[in-house]
Amino acid sequence: YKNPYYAANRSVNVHLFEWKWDDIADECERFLGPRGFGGIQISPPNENVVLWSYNRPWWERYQPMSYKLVTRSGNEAQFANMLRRCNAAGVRIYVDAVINHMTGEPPENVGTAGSTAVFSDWYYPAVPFNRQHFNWPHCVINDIDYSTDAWRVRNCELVGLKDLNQADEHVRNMIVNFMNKLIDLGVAGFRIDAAKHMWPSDLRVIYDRLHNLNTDHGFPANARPYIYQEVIDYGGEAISRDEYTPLGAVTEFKVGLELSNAFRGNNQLRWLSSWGPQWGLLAHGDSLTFIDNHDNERGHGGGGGVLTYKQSRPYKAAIAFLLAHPYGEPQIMSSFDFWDSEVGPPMDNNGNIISPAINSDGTCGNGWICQHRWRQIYAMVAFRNAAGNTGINDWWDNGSNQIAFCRGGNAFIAFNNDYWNLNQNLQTCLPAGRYCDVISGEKVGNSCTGKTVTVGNDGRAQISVGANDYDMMLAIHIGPESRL
Ligand code: QV4
Ligand code: CA
Repeated sequence: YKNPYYAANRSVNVHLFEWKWDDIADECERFLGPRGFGGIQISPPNENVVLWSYNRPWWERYQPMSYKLVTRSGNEAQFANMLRRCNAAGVRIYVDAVINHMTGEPPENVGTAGSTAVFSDWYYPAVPFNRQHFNWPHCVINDIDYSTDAWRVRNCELVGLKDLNQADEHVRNMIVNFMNKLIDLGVAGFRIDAAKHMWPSDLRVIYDRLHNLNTDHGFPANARPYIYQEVIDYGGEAISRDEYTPLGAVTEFKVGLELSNAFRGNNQLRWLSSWGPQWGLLAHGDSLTFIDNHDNERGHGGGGGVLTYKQSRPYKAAIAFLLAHPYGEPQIMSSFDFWDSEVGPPMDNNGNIISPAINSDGTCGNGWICQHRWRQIYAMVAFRNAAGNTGINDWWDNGSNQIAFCRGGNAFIAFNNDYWNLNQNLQTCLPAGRYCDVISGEKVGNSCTGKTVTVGNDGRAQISVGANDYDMMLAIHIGPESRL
């Protein structure tokens, strides 16, 4: 369950938060496939409650009404079509699986597929679930429970969301049928929402009943779905991420916190020479890594304090480090613009999501941020692919906030987060030649719109990153995007 089954020479999972299936299919063909992206995390595909009373917030999708594949992102036919087109483009799809709970008790009770429910009776006829399928008698998790009471965190309700009993055979069947349907349609795996709130022993039963990935979609025989479980663990809680690593990968929230801290200038970059498990992070193969996610970019889930698209310079640098370093399986966020933590995606008066516009410079419009289309970010996806499975070598630092390292003989990156210029003759480990810095510009024909780096026969080059440069890093590699 720990292999994302990316197609060859691809890496990086991008969360296309609240995107529509048709737009994702287009994006796979016109951008993500050609640019070497490995996969996409999609928003929950199953029916959720419609919340006009909150002006259709993004979080209505975390309140399931049924497992019908009808949401604001599209219907089942559109979902199946997206899977065909993205897998054909070499880009995998991972589903955000909301299986811990159903809805709370909101003022409205109609779902995106038209299903209704009787909340006061725990009755969801479109699944069907009724009272006997939920943890009973119901209780609500209190803040204190997280540090003292694992049982309550798993058997009581998360913010009043009706808590399914995954030990119940019917509940297991409904969840497994839902997930297997998605696997058969071609998905490569799942983000397990609120995994901390479910018993590892129940999750194991569910995972073990999942089908192998669909070979008609290009997956090898006997491939198990990739599973990354959302467990927020900064230490000190009754439930540890270590209870979940025997089952699958786990979201490593410490990564975003530590790298945000460092690239904000609150911790010297030189300490990153030991980045990885020595920082108290999960083992490499267990770790899904990211700077921000859809919760903590807007202060939900106890989150906050991480860099987001709103602080673009240090954010791009933190992502560049995340993607340049071999540790973990990285994911990047692709957001819509928000001014309020509850507001949903760009929509028209009928609540239909408005597609991102693609501007002439490749960036997005209509309220979509599309971090994955920022040059400094997609360039680092190509960097990671060029680096392949090499390790880190030739680490250099100035004893402060200027660092540089090689990935084998394939790629080189330097960062400068000091208040003075970086201007050094450094070992780049690359073959002699001229390279285009893929951060300050890009290769156009045989020239570079940004800085050009000339590597000598000894692998060394003069590297400069000014303290006032637009970005704080410089990156070159042996791939066609950089080699001149
Ligand atoms: C309200 C009150 C509660 C009350 C309840 C009674 O606040 O005190 O008990 O009514 O009915 C929404 C509202 C929330 C409301 C709740 C139930 O924001 O105020 O409770 O609905 O009606 C997302 C949002 C939540 C949202 C939820 C469902 O973040 O705000 O709640 O969707 O719509 C912990 C967990 C972690 C979790 C994180 C948020 O360990 O697993 O909290 N993260 C995941 C997702 C997250 C999602 C959920 C879990 C739930 O990443 O996006 O929550 O599926 O850290
Ligand atoms: Ca639970």
